[in-house]
This record gives sequence, C-alpha cells and structure tokens, in this order.
Amino acid sequence: MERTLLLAKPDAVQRGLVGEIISRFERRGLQIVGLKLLAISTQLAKEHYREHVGKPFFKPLVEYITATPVVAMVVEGPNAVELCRATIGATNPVAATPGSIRGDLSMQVGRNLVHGSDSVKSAKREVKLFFKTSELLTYKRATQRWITE
Ligand code: D4T
Repeated sequence: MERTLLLAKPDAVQRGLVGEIISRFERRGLQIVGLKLLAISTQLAKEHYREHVGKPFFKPLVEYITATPVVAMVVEGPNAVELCRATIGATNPVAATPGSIRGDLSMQVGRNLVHGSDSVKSAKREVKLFFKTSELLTYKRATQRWITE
C-alpha cells in the first residue's frame, strides 16, 4: 500500500477550495491518514522544493508556498502516488486535462493549487518532512472492500 503527500497550497486556502480538493481525493477512494493546517516556513519550503534551487521560478515559488497557510494531507491506497498525480493534472494548468483539479480550477503554473509527490521515493521523503509518525493514523474503513478488491 502506498502513501503520498498532498498540499492544498495557499491559493486553495484563500479561494475556499480546500473542501473541494480534499473531496476529489476522498471520492477517488483514497484514505486520509494524516491531515493538518500549517504555515510552511521558508526553511521547509526550500527543503521541500530543493530540486528546484537555482531555477528562475524558485524564489517566487518559495514566496508563494509560504505566503499563507496550506493544508497538508497524507493519503493511502494502491498506486496512491500515480492516482493522485492524475487527479491533480499537469503542472501547467494550461496543459492539465479538464476533469483534473488543475484542469478545472486553475490557470497558471505559479497558482496551481495542489502539490502531490511525484514518485514513491519523493513521497517517502516528503511525508517525513511534513508529518511526525504519531500524526499518521492506521485504521480500517468499513467501506474498504467496496473500494478495493
Ligand atoms: P508541485 O511540486 O507543486 O506538485 O508541482 P509539480 O510536481 O507538478 O511540478 P514541479 O515539481 O515540476 O514544480 C514545482 C512547482 O514549481 C512551480 N513551477 C514549475 C513554476 O512556477 N514554473 C515552472 O516553470 C515550473 C516547471 C509549480 C510547481
């Protein structure tokens, strides 16, 4: 079973889209195992986006993600990483398929609403960055057998 990190970014919080965004993942069948509202520090932002250090969009990216609180979430399910990336849509909303979160609700790459880990390896690193082990809960859903075989 995979786990992945999702962030409803500051624009999602400011636009009142957090409920809608969480709902997209819930309705897909993913199980929420961790959830919190937090202000991302500059240090955490730089660590989270460390692969982008030195790129022209790095500074605005850090300013954007630290501007106001975000909602961080860990979800679990078979192929959770890939499923979530598909539900989120392409990085640039112009290329995001209608039906995806970005394809339905956003217009620009610098205001693309949601983050989802891009690989199982990144997911492991990012979940650890945002959540303590004690903040991640294991529990059984009564509906589970109607969601997965
Ligand atoms: P995140 O990490 O926010 O889920 O986005 P993606 O995984 O879809 O895309 P990414 O890591 O390539 O980019 C991280 C972040 O940087 C912003 N960005 C990206 C930007 O402002 N301009 C750009 O040209 C690119 C490539 C958007 C997402």
